[in-house]
Amino acid sequence: MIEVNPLSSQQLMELEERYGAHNYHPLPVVLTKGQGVHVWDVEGKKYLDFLSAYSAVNQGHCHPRIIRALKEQADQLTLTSRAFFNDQLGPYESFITRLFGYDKVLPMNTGVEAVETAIKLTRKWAYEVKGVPVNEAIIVFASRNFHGRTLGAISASTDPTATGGFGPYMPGYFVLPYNDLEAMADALEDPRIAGVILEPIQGEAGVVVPDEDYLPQVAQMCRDRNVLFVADEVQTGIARTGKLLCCHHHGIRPDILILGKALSGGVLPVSAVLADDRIMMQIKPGQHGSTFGGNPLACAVAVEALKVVEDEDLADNAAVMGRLFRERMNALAQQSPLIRLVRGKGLLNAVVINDDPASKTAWQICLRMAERGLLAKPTQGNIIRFAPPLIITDDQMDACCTIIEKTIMQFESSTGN
Ligand code: IF1
Repeated sequence: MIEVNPLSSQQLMELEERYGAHNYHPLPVVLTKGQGVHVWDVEGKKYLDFLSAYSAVNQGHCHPRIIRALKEQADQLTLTSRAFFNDQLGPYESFITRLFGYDKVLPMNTGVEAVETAIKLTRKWAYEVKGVPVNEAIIVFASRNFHGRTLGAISASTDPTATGGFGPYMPGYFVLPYNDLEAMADALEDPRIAGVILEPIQGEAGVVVPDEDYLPQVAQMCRDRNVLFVADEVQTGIARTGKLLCCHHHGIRPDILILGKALSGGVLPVSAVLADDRIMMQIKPGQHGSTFGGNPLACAVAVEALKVVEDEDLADNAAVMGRLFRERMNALAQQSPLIRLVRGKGLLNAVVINDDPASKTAWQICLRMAERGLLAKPTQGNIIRFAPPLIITDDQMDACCTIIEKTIMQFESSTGN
């Protein structure tokens, strides 16, 4: 039994409307509990969560092992700041660097802070090691990227909603088309280029998967040109795409690796930047940091969250379940003109709805799916992202696909499409 909240969904939404900044437009569902692939709203309705907090709860909601680690550490010590050592940080650092194969890690909190850290590290390396003249370093980004909400991140954005009214922007950036090797080769001619920062799959752009040879070629070009290849795996990392890292699909190892979200299993903000000494050791005491980065609570949680990913073979499950999902959705696309295409890797998938992005069709479909007990959210107007927790079982995936199929077929007949 779950406790019934004294306030209704309607009342709770009104509170947010009245007292919260209007920087989001959520689906009208108010959640109060989560367990595994499921969440419950305050009226007690149960849903399958196909957003997973944008891939932060890869291990499933309130994973018992992660929550136990949280509670045990919470009773012991939560925060010391980095003015002192703590007994959780070293073991965490040694664990995560070995797991991902880097000399060093720099712990931060949110994803965007790790992105900022990677930007600073890239610039520092460019000046200290590569010899780029002071203040002339350039960092390359791809159009339609999403790296977070700070000024450093939105300065690279090509989305007017993300950037509009927030200028002036950070100088020293160059933005080129994603999945365009020629544009990359041209850009890297400039000796002032310090690094290239890319998402291995562009999430917010609508789960845009580049050509098979794009990332390996970019990594090779970067090596040839003495430019750092930086992978933002905040969303694609931690088994989401069917391997521990999306880069592992291509056998490539970024010079700088950015992780966040599922690093804590969605329990608290934990992010990390990994790199080898030749890069990481350019940052000296006092040059970068954060009050909460590397706190003992975060470290204890992150170690357990990563062990769960390993122990439960979540990467393999994501690969298998993802194939199942895309098979079913591709079959549905054969039947329904409402589906334009299905794409993704592992359990990071998108269904592109065959309608104008301004039409609200994807939003309407998501509302109908929610009524049937499946939560997913549209992006870019006409794309629905499907990214369940990686612990999802065969039967649960089957049930979800059935809900999506029914919703799409019913939607079609009700709208005369
Ligand atoms: C929101 C999107 C997903 C990210 C990559 C860094 C960050 C993110 C590749 C920053 C964050 C978010 C933030 C969330 C929505 C979400 C998102 F739709 F906006 F693009 F996941 F797909 N790099 N992604 O995807 O991490 O600072 O938020 O911890 O509400 O803005 P953060």
